Amino acid sequence: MARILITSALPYINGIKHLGNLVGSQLPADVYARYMRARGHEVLFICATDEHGTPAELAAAAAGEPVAEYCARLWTVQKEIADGFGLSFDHFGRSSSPQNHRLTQHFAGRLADAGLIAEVAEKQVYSRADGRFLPDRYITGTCPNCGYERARGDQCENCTKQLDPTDLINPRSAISGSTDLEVRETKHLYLRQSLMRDKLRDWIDSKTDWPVLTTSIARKWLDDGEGLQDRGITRDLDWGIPVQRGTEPWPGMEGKVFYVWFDAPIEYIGATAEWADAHPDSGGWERWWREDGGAEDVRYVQFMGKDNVPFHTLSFPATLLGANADGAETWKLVDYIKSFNYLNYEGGKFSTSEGRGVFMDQALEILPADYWRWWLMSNVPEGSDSNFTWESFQAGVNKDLADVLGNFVSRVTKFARARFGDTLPEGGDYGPQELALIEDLQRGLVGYQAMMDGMAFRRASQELRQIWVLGNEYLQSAAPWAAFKADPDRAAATVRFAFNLIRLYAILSRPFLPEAAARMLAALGHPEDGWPTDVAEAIATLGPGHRFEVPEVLFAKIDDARRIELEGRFAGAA
Ligand code: B3M
Ligand code: ZN
Repeated sequence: MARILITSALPYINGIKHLGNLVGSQLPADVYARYMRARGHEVLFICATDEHGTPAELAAAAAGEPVAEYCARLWTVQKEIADGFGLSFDHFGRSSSPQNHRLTQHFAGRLADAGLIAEVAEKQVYSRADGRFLPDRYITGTCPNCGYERARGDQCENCTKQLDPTDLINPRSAISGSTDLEVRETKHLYLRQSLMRDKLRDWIDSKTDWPVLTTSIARKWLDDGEGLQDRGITRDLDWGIPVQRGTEPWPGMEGKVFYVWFDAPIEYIGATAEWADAHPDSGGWERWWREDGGAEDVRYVQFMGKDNVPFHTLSFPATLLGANADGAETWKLVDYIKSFNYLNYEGGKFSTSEGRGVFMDQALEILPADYWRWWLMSNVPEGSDSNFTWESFQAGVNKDLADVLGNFVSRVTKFARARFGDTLPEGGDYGPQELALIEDLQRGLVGYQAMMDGMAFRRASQELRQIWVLGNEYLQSAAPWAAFKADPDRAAATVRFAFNLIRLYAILSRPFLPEAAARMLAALGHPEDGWPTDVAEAIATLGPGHRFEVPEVLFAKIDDARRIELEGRFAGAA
């Protein structure tokens, strides 16, 4: 059975992320990791904070903290919030870890040995007002490609074109707004991606199962006019991974650090090494990342927002392929990239500065994680952007969670307790109605698994919801509360069947709703909970005499007054 390596794009260290960041990589990755574990695969689920580059330096300066202390503190903040959302990383690392320092410097050395690094005298934008060199993403101006006026120096988020700062029209500091910029001579290392074009194109062309969104972005850069440009991988910054050639100093590169996008993807490997160092029986990070080290049976899936696709289909594979130019280090390249569009908030953008939209810490203050997990995944921005509205969220919570799943569990357990006490009754047998439902459920399970295997999460949530609906329709029609008087055995058989549905729903729903699933299984006394391959078999798990409890209400509804209050609270600056 394939071992599954899953990485989610690394959130920048600065600040608390919003629901759009969550649903744009980490949450779908978690749903997939939980599902693949439930199917019996050995899974390694990796994420980390992306701590270098100007975002960290500026945020630390604004917080009045030394940047290393700021990053350590914000890592803890982000880790606690990730735990709150039930993001089941096997390791949540830090790109500032010693492991990532060592690996990043190793890769730079290997690329240099392969003749893929050039030392280039270049012009770097210096801002006198800010007293510092301005890295690409902190220079803003008009995109030469599409005219977007708030393009950044590394990439235009409007047309996703990768840029160099000197390409920008009317450049200005994104920190101070100052246009008092001067271009200074400096020397930097460039990854000669242009030499990798054919290798990368062959690799991209081999990905016949990738979504069109992913391959079209990758091909755009490969075949676009300038093709695959050589790109700078070092910066004049204090905070970051010092430029070294393996373990040796790099003459002329003193005081420089590697560019954040060079070291950040390497942290996927770095975080795996952090995890392996903390788990002596792990078998080592190489068995996940080196095909010459035991990773030949690994399937590697990456999750990210679409604006991260260029770096993950070009620069990072170029680093891994280039480091193996002599065939001595066969690094594991991604097998499948699941990229996402954007989540909008009430028809607009999330905004930290304007207080617009729900941020991850606020969401957990309002409602438990499962409410958010369900709405976000049943509206995940897969084929197109999605739009969060409080009305839609209220409907999703009240209809899907409270009225369908929660209500089913509550009606079955309360009726059983009232009529039969705290153990499942004996008597009666499953009849034609149950047998027909088992067939429908089996078809539903096959459909749900197909969508989950294919990482079509919105469709998967619809399949899962339909499985819940089948149980409700059955309960409504079998109506044990009515059957009880005339035919108590019939009522008893219906109740046992319905309890087995609760167990089935808990197991199938756990990737989306881990907390609610745990509560449902707890109410059933934690029966063995392997993934069902055959519904008829699964439905026979809980028999007469099985002890149960009536759980607290699984999901509370959101009333209109509450929804209106929340709409106002997160509307942002008028
Ligand atoms: N830190 C996420 C972003 O673009 C960026 C991803 C790195 S994944 C190696 O916001
Ligand atoms: Zn543009």
